[in-house]
Amino acid sequence: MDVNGDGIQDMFSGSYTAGLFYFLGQGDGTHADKVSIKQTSGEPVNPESALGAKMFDWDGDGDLDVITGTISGPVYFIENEGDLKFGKEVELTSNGEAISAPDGGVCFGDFNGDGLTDLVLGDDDNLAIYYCSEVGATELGDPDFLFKGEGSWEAKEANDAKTLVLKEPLLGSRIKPCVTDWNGDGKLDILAGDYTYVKAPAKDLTSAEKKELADLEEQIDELAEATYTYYDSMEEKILEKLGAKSVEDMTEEQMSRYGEAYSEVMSEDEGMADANEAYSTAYARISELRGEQQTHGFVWVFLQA
Ligand SMILES: [Ca+2]
Ligand SMILES: [Ca+2]
Ligand SMILES: [Ca+2]
Ligand SMILES: [Ca+2]
Repeated sequence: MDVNGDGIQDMFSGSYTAGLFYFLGQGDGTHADKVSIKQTSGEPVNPESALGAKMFDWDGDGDLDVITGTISGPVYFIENEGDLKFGKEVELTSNGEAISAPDGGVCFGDFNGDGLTDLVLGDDDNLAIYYCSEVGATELGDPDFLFKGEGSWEAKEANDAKTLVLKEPLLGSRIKPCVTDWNGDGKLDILAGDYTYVKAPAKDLTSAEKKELADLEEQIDELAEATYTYYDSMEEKILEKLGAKSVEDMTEEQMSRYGEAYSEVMSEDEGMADANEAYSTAYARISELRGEQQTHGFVWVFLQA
């Protein structure tokens, strides 16, 4: 999207640690440093953590507003009051009650063809369309559920540990939607990413696989230990960079720079990434050989009939 209206595509992102940012496109494929969006009063717009946010002209006045999901459930409309200065967040409601969509993520499209853009909302369990009855509405009425989960984090059964084709097509949690005409028939469709646990039936191991499993089981504790050791030394380096004594004593300002310091330390020393990689590769292979549950993210498509 073009955040500042100069004809060059920009990027916009929510974040885990709080904060909403845009990165202005430079016209040569690169982007300027992040800019944190602020209220007209000068205060940053930080409704919460784990912001699944997108920019969209929700109130139809020609500038891009923000709609964001949050980790605890509220979904907010944040109006662009002009010149990329924003108002206070306003909670969206459904039938007069605040929408609760924990770990929510949003996207937009007119799904009932009335010319008004509707809100597609994914969360920990569900994927739904909230139809908009007027431009800029904050009360959205009853949702249409495309998928309703049961709030269970139990592993879903797959036919095979390698292909991970699920026995039943069930979405996992942390569902994040994206709207596009996927099959090019002129009707908008929805793509949704998730996070889930998958379990495949245990298989009969060959003697080579049994040996591989035994070897990996012998190594795994050591590999885990290596990541802990690395993590401790990294934390020390991060705290040093931030000028903080301990994580508990960090100021808000130091906290806001934690992610940046973490990335810097990671890039200065690839040991941590290597240690993580070695551990997770071994762990995934053990899970596969034992037929244990593993984590996976699937992408689903909902084609509009
Ligand atoms: Ca731009
Ligand atoms: Ca607007
Ligand atoms: Ca509509
Ligand atoms: Ca389509």
